[in-house]
Amino acid sequence: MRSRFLLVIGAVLAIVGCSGDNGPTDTGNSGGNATVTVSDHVFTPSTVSIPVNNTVTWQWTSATVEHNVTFQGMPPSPNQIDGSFARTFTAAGTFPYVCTFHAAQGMTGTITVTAGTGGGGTGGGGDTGGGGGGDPYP
Ligand SMILES: [Cu+2]
Repeated sequence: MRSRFLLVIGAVLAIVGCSGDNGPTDTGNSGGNATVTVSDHVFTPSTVSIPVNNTVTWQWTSATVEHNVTFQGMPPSPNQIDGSFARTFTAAGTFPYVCTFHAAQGMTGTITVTAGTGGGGTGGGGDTGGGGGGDPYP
């Protein structure tokens, strides 16, 4: 009887202990993924560096006209005024993109994909290179 009671108490304590422990929740971004905000006539940030096999998500925010995300040789995003678009980069390299409506107004960006494995947290190294493509727009 008594030992059974203690067992129950123990179980309850164990459960409470577990639920109170937030454990190793993934607070940071999961290994190098990145988000770019799409608003009227600008991608923010316009240059993003990620390790290979990570994903960039474009998030349309407070746009009042349609924009798109178009890389050369890849299917473009829809033309849209809100929502999001994601692309996973499986090869290292530098990938410039534009909004085809507003490229002439400087609505361009660059994704730099570094060859790291993504796990090490080393990466970061060569994130210069990016914006080279002359942004005529302030
Ligand atoms: Cu646009």
